[in-house]
Amino acid sequence: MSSEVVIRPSIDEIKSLMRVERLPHIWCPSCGIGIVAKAYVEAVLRSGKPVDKHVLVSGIGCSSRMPGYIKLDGYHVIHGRAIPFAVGMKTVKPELEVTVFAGDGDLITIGGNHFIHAIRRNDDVNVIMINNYTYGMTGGQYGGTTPPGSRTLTSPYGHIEGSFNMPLFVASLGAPFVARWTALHYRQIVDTILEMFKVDGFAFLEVVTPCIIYTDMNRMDAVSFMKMFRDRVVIDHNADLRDVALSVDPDSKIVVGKFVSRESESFQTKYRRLMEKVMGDGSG
Ligand SMILES: Cc1ncc(C[n+]2csc(CCOP(=O)(O)OP(=O)(O)O)c2C)c(N)n1
Repeated sequence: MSSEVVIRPSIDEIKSLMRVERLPHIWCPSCGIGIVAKAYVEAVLRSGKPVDKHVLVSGIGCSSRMPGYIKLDGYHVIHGRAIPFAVGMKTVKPELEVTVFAGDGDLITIGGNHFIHAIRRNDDVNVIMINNYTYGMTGGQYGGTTPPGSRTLTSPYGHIEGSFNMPLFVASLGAPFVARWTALHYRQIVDTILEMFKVDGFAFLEVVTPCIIYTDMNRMDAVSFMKMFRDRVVIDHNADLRDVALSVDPDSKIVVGKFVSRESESFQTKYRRLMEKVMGDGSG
């Protein structure tokens, strides 16, 4: 066990990076998004990087409201387009630590094409996806991560489509860093985001936090919600990713962990080297 002493930021330090004047926030009681917001702020404060070098980008949705509450340079762009915006920013300003905060609908359903190509290129951005299994902000329609069998606003008799198994999908496209936790795992989320800041390439974290209002899975209060995670979660860093798909079955396991962590030079690093070679140092 590590003997490193972790000094966590005080509540006042956390608040210094929150736009407290904008509270109350829009998230429903018991929603896990706020837990991830705080974890991200803690990671920023502990990153050792000046706060003005951290940038948040999001599209549209409940999860995508994050930049509105966090006092960093933040960009709340159009639905599904956070990735290209973030990638452009990282490419021209490599000194920035660029993090995309997205809902599953925004990231992989509306914005799926941008997402897959950013992974293929190995763009140097951190992507935190809140998987609440649904389009939360618009009232609970099914999307690309809605597990088969779910009853939603648009599948009242049970969802008959398949859904993305995100860790498998992202790993199969070659991302150098892939992890999944649930809203129960505050400390692991902080540690994971701190690791993501160090990755040169596409770093992906899925946080499972089912929408308690619009999905039929978890109409429960916050404590029962956390107990549900405690009962269903299995930590397995070496899991066979073919077996980690999320299911509507209340007895199914939610497999979490740091599934992929390897070195793979990013597009931005290669691009800088190429530009130096092609343009020279300016003297010739
Ligand atoms: C181009 C476009 N299409 C549709 C919408 C409507 N819309 C707003 S939020 C949203 C759902 C977002 O879902 P998700 O990304 O999963 O985030 P959540 O609200 O669940 O956190 C949709 C479809 C929109 N704003 N813009």
